[in-house]
Amino acid sequence: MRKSIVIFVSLILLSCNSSDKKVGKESPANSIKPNIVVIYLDDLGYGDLSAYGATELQTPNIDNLANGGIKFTNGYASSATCTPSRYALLTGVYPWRNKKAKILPGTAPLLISTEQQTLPKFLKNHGYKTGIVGKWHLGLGTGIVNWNERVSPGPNEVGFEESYILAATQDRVPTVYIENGYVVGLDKNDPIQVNYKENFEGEPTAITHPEMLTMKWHHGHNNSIVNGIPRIGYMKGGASAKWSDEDMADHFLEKAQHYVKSHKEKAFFLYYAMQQPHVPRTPHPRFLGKSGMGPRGDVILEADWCIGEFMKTLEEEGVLENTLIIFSSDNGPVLNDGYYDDAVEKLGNHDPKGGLRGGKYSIFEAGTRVPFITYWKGQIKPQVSDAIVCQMDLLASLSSLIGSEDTTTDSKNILNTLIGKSQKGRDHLIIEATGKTALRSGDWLYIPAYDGKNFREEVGIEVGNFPFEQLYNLKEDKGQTNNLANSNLEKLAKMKALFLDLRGE
Ligand code: NG6
Ligand code: CA
Repeated sequence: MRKSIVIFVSLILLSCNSSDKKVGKESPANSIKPNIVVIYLDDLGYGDLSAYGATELQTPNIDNLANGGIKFTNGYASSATCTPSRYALLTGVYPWRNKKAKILPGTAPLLISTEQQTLPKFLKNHGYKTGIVGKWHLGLGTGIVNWNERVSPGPNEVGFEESYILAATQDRVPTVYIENGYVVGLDKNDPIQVNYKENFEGEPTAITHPEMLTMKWHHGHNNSIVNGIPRIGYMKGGASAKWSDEDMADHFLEKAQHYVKSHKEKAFFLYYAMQQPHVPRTPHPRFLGKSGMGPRGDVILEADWCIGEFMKTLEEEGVLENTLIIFSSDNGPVLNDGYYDDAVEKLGNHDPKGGLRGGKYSIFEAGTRVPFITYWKGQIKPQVSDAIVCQMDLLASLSSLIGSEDTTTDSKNILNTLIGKSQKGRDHLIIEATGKTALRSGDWLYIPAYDGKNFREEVGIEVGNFPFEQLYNLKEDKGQTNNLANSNLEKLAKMKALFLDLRGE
């Protein structure tokens, strides 16, 4: 049945003479519902892929997507940290509109309202099968979570029919997988308890039992110890449910492959949210030492391998040419994010920022400008695009792809840009970093004056706070070294006025 639809659609596409008629508003292909896969990495920087200029690290499988699809050079996460970026990706709403959209502990309630429009909900309501595999980090439950019963609301209540997730981050408890709300492999006689304020009596922590550690903490990360790794937050019980850190990549890959295999007969949306290269970096032993750059490099190679395997599955299952893939990262790079793992020491000549300034947590470009690739075999013509695109725009753009429209959010319909029919992206975009916002418009970036320190010592990153305004021409000054706020007053005034207007101030 599905095969015949694919053949029928292919015939429609082949019958269009002009290639720019293939997909888009008025084309007959409006009726296509390609599978959609979002592959989302965690903390991968603009310069971390060989397709984006890395020379010390080879990522052939992701490069295949970039070179066979559209490599965006001005692709943005909405934010410089995880939770707000994921919020924008899934809801199409600017995270700074929601005061709670900041890095969440593992016990935080669900950040997305079950009433809210979301990308998976929209697609589900338009006939898609929807699933998430991987990192969630958008909160679960309504306040006090009992991990020993069904945990809800969560991904299944905001549009995902199937979910197989880690709740928050790899460095936060609970260190268990959750499938459709249930902790996987839980022994009812060994219930899980989680607390982010205080330890459970008698439970070892990184402070009381340093001899149990196989990975050393640098800052934070000194609470409960799981698999020798000190985490954020305290957890007791649930021994049989605890994940194996080294097997996590294979585990999620297998779940993602299984999702494709079991849904290939219908249009599906899969959000494959990988955990690499976020801390703790725990490559499977077969990748250990492979990058020569320590575990951070090794897990990037591991992620690249997983993507290669995942692509093979799409091909083997006969759905590759009917699948649009969007690849990106939730925020920019960080080397030392709280553990001693040689990321700084073994960096060598690699530049995870790819020539940008800042990094994770930063309002400078490296915080939010990330690898951003769209790939659709036979549909998207390989090219490089300098258009400004943001992950928040997937909701409106993908709605348009399937012949519908979502206009309820901040998401902009840039479908034609995402499929290579237009070089024009957003006119402007507000980016966010730990609560501070800035305006990108055209070649320009405006950062208001902010209190606080510019240099975050513990992570070694400039976050961009200065007691004066900043204005950069990113086309001429990619590394943001030349603040033009005092020399181009006219541009400054225009950018500031637009910024205030967009922020509603
Ligand atoms: C920070 C953690 C960091 C990381 C980050 C979330 C400390 C000291 N640092 O608070 O290690 O977990 O939160 O990263 O605890 S994110 O990519 O999910 O936003
Ligand atoms: Ca992240």
